[in-house]
Amino acid sequence: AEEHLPSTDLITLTRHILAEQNRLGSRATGDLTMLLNAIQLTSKFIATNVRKARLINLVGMAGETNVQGEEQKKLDVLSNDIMVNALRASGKTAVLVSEELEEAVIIEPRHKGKYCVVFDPLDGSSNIDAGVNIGTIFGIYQIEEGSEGTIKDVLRPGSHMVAAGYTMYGSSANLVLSTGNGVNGFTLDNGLGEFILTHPDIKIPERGKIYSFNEGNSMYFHQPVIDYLNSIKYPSQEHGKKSPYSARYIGSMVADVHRTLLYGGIFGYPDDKKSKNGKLRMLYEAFPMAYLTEQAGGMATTGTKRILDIHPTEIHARCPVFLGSKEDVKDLIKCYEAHA
Ligand code: AHM
Ligand code: MG
Repeated sequence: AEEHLPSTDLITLTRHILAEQNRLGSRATGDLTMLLNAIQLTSKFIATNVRKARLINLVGMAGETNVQGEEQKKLDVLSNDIMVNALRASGKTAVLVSEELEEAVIIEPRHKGKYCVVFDPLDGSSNIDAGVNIGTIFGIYQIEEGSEGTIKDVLRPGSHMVAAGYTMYGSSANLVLSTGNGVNGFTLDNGLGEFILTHPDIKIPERGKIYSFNEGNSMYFHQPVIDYLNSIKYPSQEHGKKSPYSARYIGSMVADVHRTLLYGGIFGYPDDKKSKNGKLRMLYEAFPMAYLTEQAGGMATTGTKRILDIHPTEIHARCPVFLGSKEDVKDLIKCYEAHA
């Protein structure tokens, strides 16, 4: 039998990022490398806290008191603090936007760098207390030429991002990253404390057979979405689809998108009769995930336009999201065109 020896040449995330930096040659200053190192540290730190959350009383609402009478921080508040502290300390950031903070953080001159990071420190909050997968989502912009770093530097289309990624805290911690040159996935080796390249050059299948929507909102959905869902649940021969799609919906965007990248299919959070712009946030949910999906060869749309082309006007703005396999997203777009 063939022997499987452990690899003695591990590609860690740090090694991968350095290789990316070297690929850019003299154009790269190493600042992005340092910033990505700070981000990977926050992911390890958050992963550790997620793992021991139940034991040290991190679940539940912020403001609760534990048996020792100490105030407990909710896991998402703690994750936010971890990220703000590490990103500021990296000396590479100028503006931070977090789902947890009403206002953008403008970094003081002493710590200022040239990057802006938009992030959701712990997405999938409804799943936290049940121990279901949750994750961190982030996107990175570079401040514009001559800018000191203001919110204008992040009120830009997602296509301007220089990198985006997420870390999923599941049965293992998985960090998926793109710096504009494809998508790579890393798994945290807890013994080493390093993210190891386990999913090189992720490419989303051209077509999948899974759909991922919160169909509990069906009564509010607009007609194009209803038509599309019917077409995959009751396929007709003329569409060339023979069997109906499977439904998978975790309710954690990171987990639902992670599965979509690996297995293919379509993830959707539409706008509907109740929520005019849907639920997901443009800057730190829709843009990073759209960026990764496109980098993996898939598509991301609002139904009528490419997500990465949208120009946000406020930092916490929302937009409808449909992303996944090219052929599946094209079918969805056709349903919108039929109603235009
Ligand atoms: P959150 O930022 O409050 O955690 O909400 C975002 C989450 C996404 O992870 C997920 O895709 C969506 O909300 C699920 O929403 P719903 O429960 O309405 O299906
Ligand atoms: Mg969120």
